[in-house]
Amino acid sequence: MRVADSHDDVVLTTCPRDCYDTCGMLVHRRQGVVTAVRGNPAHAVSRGTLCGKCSTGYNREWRDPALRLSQPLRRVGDKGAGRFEPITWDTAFAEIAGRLQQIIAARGAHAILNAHYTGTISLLAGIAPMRFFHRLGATEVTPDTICNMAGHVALRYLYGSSVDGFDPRTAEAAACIMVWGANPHASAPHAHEHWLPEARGKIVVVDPIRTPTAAQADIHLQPFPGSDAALAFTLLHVIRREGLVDAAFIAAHVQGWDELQPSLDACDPAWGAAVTGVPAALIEEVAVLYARGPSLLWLGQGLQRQATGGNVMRACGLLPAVTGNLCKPGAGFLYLNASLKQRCMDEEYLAATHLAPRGGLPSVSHMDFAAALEDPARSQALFVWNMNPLASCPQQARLRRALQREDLLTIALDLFATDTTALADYVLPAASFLEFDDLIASYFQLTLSAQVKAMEPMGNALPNQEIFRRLGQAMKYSEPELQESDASILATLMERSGLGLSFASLARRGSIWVPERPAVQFADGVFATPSGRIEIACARAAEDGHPRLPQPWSDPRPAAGHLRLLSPAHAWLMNTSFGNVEKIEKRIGEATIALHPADAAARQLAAGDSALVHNDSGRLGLKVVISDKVPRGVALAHKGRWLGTDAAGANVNVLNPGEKSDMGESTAVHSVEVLVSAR
Ligand SMILES: Nc1nc2c(c(=O)[nH]1)N[C@H]1C(S)=C(S)[C@@H](COP(=O)(O)OP(=O)(O)OC[C@H]3O[C@@H](n4cnc5c(=O)[nH]c(N)nc54)[C@H](O)[C@@H]3O)O[C@H]1N2
Ligand SMILES: Nc1nc2c(c(=O)[nH]1)N[C@H]1C(S)=C(S)[C@@H](COP(=O)(O)OP(=O)(O)OC[C@H]3O[C@@H](n4cnc5c(=O)[nH]c(N)nc54)[C@H](O)[C@@H]3O)O[C@H]1N2
Ligand code: SF4
Ligand SMILES: [Mo]
Repeated sequence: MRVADSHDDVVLTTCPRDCYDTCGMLVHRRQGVVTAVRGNPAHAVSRGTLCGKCSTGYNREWRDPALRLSQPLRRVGDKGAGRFEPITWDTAFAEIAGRLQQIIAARGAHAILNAHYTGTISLLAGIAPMRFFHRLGATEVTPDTICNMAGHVALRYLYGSSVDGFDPRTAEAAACIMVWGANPHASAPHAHEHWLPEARGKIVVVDPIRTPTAAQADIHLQPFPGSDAALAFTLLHVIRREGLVDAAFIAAHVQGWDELQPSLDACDPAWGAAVTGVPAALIEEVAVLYARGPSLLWLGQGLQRQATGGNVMRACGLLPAVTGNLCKPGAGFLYLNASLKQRCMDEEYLAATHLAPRGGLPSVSHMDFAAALEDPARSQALFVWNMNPLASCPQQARLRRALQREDLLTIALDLFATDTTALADYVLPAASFLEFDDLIASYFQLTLSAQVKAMEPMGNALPNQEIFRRLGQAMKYSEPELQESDASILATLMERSGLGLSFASLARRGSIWVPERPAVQFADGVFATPSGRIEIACARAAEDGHPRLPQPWSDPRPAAGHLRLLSPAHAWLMNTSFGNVEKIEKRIGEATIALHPADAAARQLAAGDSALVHNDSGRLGLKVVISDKVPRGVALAHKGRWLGTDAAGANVNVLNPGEKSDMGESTAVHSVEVLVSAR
């Protein structure tokens, strides 16, 4: 939509941050120059306001030529000294291609690592570069292992899919919405502000922290971190005792309920209360409320970032199956609505997966990233794009040393100079979402949206996909997929979608619902498991070395004197994005650690003190906040701070040993334990 008068026009576009909301926005221009980025009042989610971080960052640093990377840079001097010289794109591509060819000839393409995640979730800038990497045959640093792989693996065992969740529009039919291990206040601010308060049903939040979403809920269950599987089993014990098991649904759709039942016997409310810390009466109340339904269950990503996160997700995922809270309006579960197929987008075409070596790309977990990088036999080159791993990944001190390897060729693409780009050999300037057309599929609401170009790229910046297209040319790759233009890919995606819209017609509307009418999750009662049923008892899990059934486990409490450190999303940061926005830096102040009053007192710490937080992985100074929103035995220090702003040049990930969760070699960052003392 371009509403033109003589001087002004407005471009309708969409926010591509890794956020549940995927807000519609209006970009105001005066004589072709962007003057403001605002929420679109007509958009169903944003309703005219962006979150604080985007309305600040997009109107300042993101459009500031002095702060954005605008020219390819080549390192001069020692690695990490932060000295670069500008070079032309042609020089950059020729030199990088030459070095890559040497590495491929000497070691093979698997010695090139590819680390990328969700700096932008738009389809071209997020996925199309994989055409180049599939052709190259680089080692994939498995993206989801830094975030949510344990939950994906667990829900695939149980339901055959983790990416086809409930349709949030069906909330109007729900008598209960249970938000378990997600914090929409930070991670989905519009869902917190509109979707939850407007729901007709009772809201239950399950979170160790009394987040603003928990405080606003009808009922807040506050289990000790890592005790959720035990809580789920206790809920099931009560549900069975109260006769609220849906036997007809189980007979039609579930396998393994009888096998599971004996393990519920011991999980009575007294046991559950002792293990989880949640009062027995509250567990009983929620069990009945949820089982009567219809109920929606939102399984957050914080829930599974645990040493036993896979088992936790399998256990919590039992609730809809046993109570028949599925296959009907107002019922179902949601982890991520991340299936592009659901939005009619052809992901295999987009990523050209057929170009990959037979058997797929080699891969390494983010939990083994530092180890792989420090080994010259394993890695000779690294690409980093849509990611700031030095700030986001575990084993930060080790990762920094690995990135400092003189003989490691690192190529980093970003909008800004970050802690990671400082250690690169080549820094390539990426165009922002305001600077090119793209498509965005929200992973919460079932929308498909257009990202529409509103301004020229900053300086010589290029969109990710164009950078890899040109690098493919420099590598003399001849496959047509590697040269297909953005316009052609967008046209083909829209044509194959069968939605009857061109990109231009979608752009005029901003966002559309796909499907148009609210959908019922698993409406056909068919599950993508080998049996076609919900597999509580799962042979595939057993074959992979896991228990055949979910278990009523709870993590042991931290060793004496230790605290369990949670580092979830910060409301004013998006992972590490916006950490360089001056107004936000001022607003959020120093990095903090929140402690329960009793834990602070036991350590002679007062509010505002500087605490030393440490474990075998590292040490970090953090300013103490005292809060009874945090339970005893738990400490809270949000993720996403830039390393440079801390005197020690570290953030909370210096404390993360990179332990793997039980499934999917995924992050267990909410299982980290620390000692906290006065400095
Ligand atoms: N503002 C903002 N929004 C973001 C992000 C951001 O950094 N900032 N990050 C984006 C990304 S990448 C992601 S993956 C999502 C993540 O967003 P969410 O799915 O909301 O996940 P987290 O923020 O990791 O954690 C959510 C909650 O899980 C709780 N939690 C931790 N351990 C446990 C436990 O053992 N049991 C239970 N029941 N709860 C637990 C934490 O206390 C926290 O309140 O948010 C996205 N949105
Ligand atoms: N302690 C702790 N650590 C965590 C987590 C936690 O809960 N606790 N959560 C983890 C999770 S869930 C995740 S998803 C990861 C996220 O970690 P990262 O994937 O590293 O996320 P960001 O820090 O936002 O980095 C994204 C980078 O992409 C850049 N970018 C944005 N748009 C573009 C673009 O169009 N092109 C290019 N080339 N770059 C762009 C941004 O400027 C930014 O530097 O962090 C993980 N780290
Ligand atoms: S980050 Fe999320 S809440 Fe903020 S503007 Fe983007 S989509 Fe909306
Ligand atoms: Mo994430």
